[in-house]
Amino acid sequence: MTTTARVAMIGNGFMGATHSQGWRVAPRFFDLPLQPEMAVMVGRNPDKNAQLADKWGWAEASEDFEATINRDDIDIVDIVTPGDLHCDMAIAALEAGKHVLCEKPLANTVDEARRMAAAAATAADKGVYAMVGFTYRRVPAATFARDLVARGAVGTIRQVRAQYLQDWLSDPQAPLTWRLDKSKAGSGSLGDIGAHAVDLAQYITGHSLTDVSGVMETFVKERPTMGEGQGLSGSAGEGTGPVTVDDFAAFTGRFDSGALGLFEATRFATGRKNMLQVEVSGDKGSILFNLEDMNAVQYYDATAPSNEQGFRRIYVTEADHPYMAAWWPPGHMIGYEHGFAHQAKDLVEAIASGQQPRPSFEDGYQVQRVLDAVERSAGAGSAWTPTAAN
Ligand code: SOE
Repeated sequence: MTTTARVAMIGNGFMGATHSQGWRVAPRFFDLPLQPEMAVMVGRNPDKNAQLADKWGWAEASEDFEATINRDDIDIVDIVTPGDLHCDMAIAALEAGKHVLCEKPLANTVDEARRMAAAAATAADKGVYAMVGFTYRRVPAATFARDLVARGAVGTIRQVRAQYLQDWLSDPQAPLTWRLDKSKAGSGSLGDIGAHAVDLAQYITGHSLTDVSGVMETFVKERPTMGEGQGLSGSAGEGTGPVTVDDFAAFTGRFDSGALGLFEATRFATGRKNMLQVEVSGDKGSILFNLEDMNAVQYYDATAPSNEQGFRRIYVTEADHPYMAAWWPPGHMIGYEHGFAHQAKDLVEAIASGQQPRPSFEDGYQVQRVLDAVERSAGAGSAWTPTAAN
C-alpha cells in the first residue's frame, strides 16, 4: 500500500520554483514507496505567495512557518529560503519531528552548520531524516561519473579540476540581490556556486578536502539597489549599496587521498552562463563532467592501446544509466529541472526505507568547513588552512 508524505515548502524564489517542479514530477515518473503531496507553501508576502502556490501546484499557501511545521499532517519540510534562515528553520522542523530538505550551502557559518548536523543526528536516531540540496549530484551523468570512478575507471586519482563559472554579475549595474548581502547569503560566489563545485568534486572522487589555500576578491564593491522584480531577474532601482560578499573565490585543495585539486567559483566569467565542470585525472584515465553538456560524460581510458586513445563522449541516456529508466527512450535527453525530481525521489525513498539520505547535514557541515577554511586562508595571505572542525 502506498502512503503519502505531505510536504511544506518554505520560500518561493528561484529554488522554490525548481523544488516545486521536483515534487510535482517525481511521483508521476518514478514508482515511489511514499507519494509526496504538495500540501503547503510558506512565504512572507501573502499575495505573491498565494499566487505562486497556486501556479506551482501547492494545495495551500501560508505565511506562518511555526504553525505549518507543527501541523500533524506535514511530514517533510523543504527549506528554500536565503541561507540566514536555514539554521533556525531546519532545527525547529527537525525538533517538530519533520524530515527536512534544506537548500545549499547548508548554513551561513560553520557554527550554524555544526548545530544543524547535531540536530540532524539526534533526529535520525528517531527515524527523522535531513538532507542538503546539492542537486547536481542527481544529474545522471554526474552520478554516472561517480560510479565510473568508484569502479576504478580512472585508477588512482592524482588531480581534480573543479570550476563553477557564471557571468550575471560582470555588469557593474546588475542590482544588489540578497545573494550579494553577507548577512543573508553568508558568502558570495564561494557559497552560492563554489559549494556545488566542492560537493560535486568530493562526491565524484569519493574523497574529502583536508587543507586549502585560497584567494577571494570583490571586483564591484557598490551596486544599484534592487528595484522591480527579485533575485536573479530583478532590475536596478534608485540609489546604491555595498556588496558585502566575494565576487570570485579560487583555491588549491589537498584531498585525504593525497590528490590535489584546483577550484574556481565566479559570477564574473564573462560568457560563461552556468558552467559547472569537474575533471578527475588518475593513473588509468580521466573523467570530465560539464553541466553545460549535462547528458554526457567525457572519458579517457589510458589503458587502451596507445593508437586508440582519446577522450570519448558517453551519452548518458540509456535505461541502465542512473535515473534514466524513468524517462525517455535512449538518446532523448533530459535537463536542469530533472535533478530536482531525482532529489525528491531519493529523499522519499530514503525516508520510506528508514535510511539516512545523502548528502546528509553532516556532509553539508563538511562542505561548510571547506568554505570557511577558504575564507580564513584568503584572509591570511592564502596560507594553507585545515578544513578540520574548528
Ligand atoms: C542553487 O542551488 C544554486 O546554487 C543557485 O543559488 C545558484 O545561483 C545557481 O545558479 C546554481 O544553483
